Order: sequence, then C-alpha cells, then structure tokens
Amino acid sequence: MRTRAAVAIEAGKPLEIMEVNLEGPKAGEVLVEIKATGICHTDEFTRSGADPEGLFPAILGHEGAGVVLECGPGVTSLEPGDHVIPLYTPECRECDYCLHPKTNLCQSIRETQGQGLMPDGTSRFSTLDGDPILHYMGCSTFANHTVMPEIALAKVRKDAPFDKICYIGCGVTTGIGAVINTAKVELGSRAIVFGLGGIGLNVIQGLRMAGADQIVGVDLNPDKVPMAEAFGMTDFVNPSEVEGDLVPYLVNLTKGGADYTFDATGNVGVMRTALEAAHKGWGESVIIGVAPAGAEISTRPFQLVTGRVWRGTAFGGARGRTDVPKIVDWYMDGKIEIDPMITHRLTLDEINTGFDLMHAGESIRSVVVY
Ligand code: NAD
Ligand code: AHE
Ligand code: ZN
Repeated sequence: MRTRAAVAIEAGKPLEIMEVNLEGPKAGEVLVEIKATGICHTDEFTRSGADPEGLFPAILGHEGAGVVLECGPGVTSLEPGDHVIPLYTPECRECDYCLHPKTNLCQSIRETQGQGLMPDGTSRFSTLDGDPILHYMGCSTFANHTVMPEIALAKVRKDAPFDKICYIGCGVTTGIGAVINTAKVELGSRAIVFGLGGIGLNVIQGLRMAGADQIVGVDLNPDKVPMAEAFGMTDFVNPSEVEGDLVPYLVNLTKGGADYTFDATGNVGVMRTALEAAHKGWGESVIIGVAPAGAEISTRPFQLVTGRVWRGTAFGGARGRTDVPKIVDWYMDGKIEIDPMITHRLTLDEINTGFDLMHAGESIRSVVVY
C-alpha cells in the first residue's frame, strides 16, 4: 500500500513529507493505522545527527497511538479494530530479560530494531522508486501507517482519545515510571527534577502521586514554571540566576541533599550536578536524558563511595504490554493528567514546526494528528 510519512532523509535536515510504499505484515507482524503521534526530544536527538545509532533515510517517531488494520500469520493477541500504542521497548514475555524481575529491557528484537529493520532483517518501507527507508525504534509513528511486531504493541481500551494517549507511548510512561518503577520514591521524599519539558513534567506528576514532600524543578527556561507548579513543583531554581556552584545551593535548599534526583535534560554536566545534589549516604540520581554521541558522565568516585547511587531508566522501567493499558486507565479515570501538557496540535505537513517549537522552548508536547 501507499501511505504518507515524514521522512528523515539525512541528519540535520528538516523532515520531508512524501508518499511512501509500505509492504503488508509478515508472520508475527501487524499493520497499524497511526492516528496521532507526539514529538519527543529523542526524535530530535536522532534527526539532528547526535544519535550514535541514527540511520538515514528513516521514518522517525515513537510516541503514537492507532488502530490495527491487518494481522500477519501467527498473530494471536491482536485483531483488526483493536486500539494500540506502539512500544519501542517491546515485551515478548519469553526472553531472559522479560523473565528477569529487575528489568523491562526486552532484548528479543533489539538488534534488528537498532538497525532500523523488522525482526526478519528487512524494511517494510520504501520510496516510490523502490529504495528502502528504515524503521526507527521499531515504531516509525511519523507515518500514517506502519508495520510493527505483535510483541511491540500494547492493546488499549477503545474509548481513550488517540491524540492524548499517544503521549503514554513515551513521555508520560517514562516520567511517571522513573519515579514509581525505577526510583520507587517513598512518601515524604525530597526530590529535584532537572529539565521541565515533556519528560520532566511527568516526573513531577509521578512525584506528586508518590507523595513527595518537596519537588524542586530546575530549568534554564522560566516559561516552564507555571505548568510545573500546576503539576506539583514546590520550588523552582534557574541555574543562570544562582551565583556560584549550583550543587551547594541545591543541597542547602533540600536540607542536606535530595533523596531522589532526576535528569531529564540529556546534558552530561547536568547529570553530574544531579548526582552530587543527591543526599550523602542514601541519595539516588536517575538518568533519563539521552546524551549525544561521544558524551560521557563523570564525577569523583568519592560521591559514590559516600553513598550516592547513580542509575538510569528506559521507558520508565515499564513493561509495555502489561503496564501501558493500566496507564491509559489511570488517564481515563482522572488519576493522571495529560491534556495541559499537549500544547500544540499539528498536521503531518506541519511536523517541522513541532521541532521548531521544541527548540524555541515554546512547547511541552506537540502532537501530530493524522
Ligand atoms: P524537552 O525538550 O521537552 O525538555 C528538556 C528541558 O530541559 C527543557 O525544558 C529545557 O529548557 C531543559 N534544559 C535543557 N538544558 C538544560 C540545562 N542545562 N539545565 C536545566 N534545564 C535544561 O525534552 P523531553 O522530551 O522532555 O526529553 C528530555 C530528555 O529525556 C531528552 O534527552 C530525551 O531524549 C530523553 N528521553 C529519555 C527517555 C528514556 O526512556 N530514558 C524517554 C524519553 C525521553
Ligand atoms: N540510540 C541512543 C540511545 C537512545 C536511548 O537511550 N533511548 C531510550 C529511549 S528514549 C525514548 O525517548 C531507550 O529506550 N534506551 C534503551 C535502548 O535499548 O535503546 C544511543 O545512545 O545509542
Ligand atoms: Zn521519547
């Protein structure tokens, strides 16, 4: 079939909107009509050329929601008409990782996913001239239709709006999951969140759900303050307004250091500050941000010797097919909020505006509605 897609032809260039060919689903695969997709900073990270795994030409996008149109041979858990959220972290429920209680990082198709290919080692997308176009994070939600492995689709309730629940495909689950699944934040905790964008605000939302007493937000952009306060931020720090070292300032503000800190910027300097602003003896710092090729984190080992813990999280530690339908229920039951964070709705033709808004610091989430 033919479908419309925003194609990343080469690193650093705007996406090009075009008709592409899409082959039907093979064994274990599913054809999905994407109804809406968010634009996450990770899409920009790859588009810009900063991703060491970035390959071109590719159809980016990994924060979508849609409807199953067709199932390939052997698909048993989905049928046409089902509503689904694509999962860049699949859940096969069989690999060593899925069977291990300490991780959500299903590895059953990770190798081909990183090569921009389906599990059989081929792409379903091509140009109208027949040249292959690569998949991205196993999702490619910047196309109106995509083909995905069955194990990378979470089946969700049919009354949930696509233009809101697409955000659960990455930002919402990552932020809330970092608090609940990864850090396991306790009632009364003090926390610092670095970066008040589409992920950081969901960390704040998760911290409020977990009953944190103090939620400090750190961002260079003061325009993010009203939304962060609405989601539960208790204190705001703009690093550009702090004289001297930020670490002692934050340690003082949190009465000795935070129980939990979260990096949602992708800046390795910020990651160091986040680790060092965690409380001596027990503070834990969770890295969510994705850093450019070649960037490395560093600190004095003494920071770890004296009890601080550095850890990371992907997709908020969530097991997608199991957890994502529950998070959709939380949204539908009013336990979490999504709508205010979706600041812009765009058509596919306007998708590059979504990246411009992100760079200008004017959006939280732009959502493309097909
Ligand atoms: P975003 O652009 O919406 O937000 C980033 C925020 O960080 C902005 O508000 C910006 O002003 C702020 N910021 C940038 N540099 C800063 C600095 N030096 N100090 C303080 N604040 C600073 O991006 P997002 O969509 O929220 O994504 C955030 C990060 O999380 C990205 O690196 C993204 O790739 C990553 N991410 C990781 C996962 C995961 O599973 N680990 C999932 C989604 C996104
Ligand atoms: N390709 C990058 C790594 C990118 C990365 O860490 N991605 C996160 C999800 S970000 C979603 O917005 C992730 O899930 N990582 C685990 C994995 O297996 O990719 C690089 O640096 O090579
Ligand atoms: Zn993302």
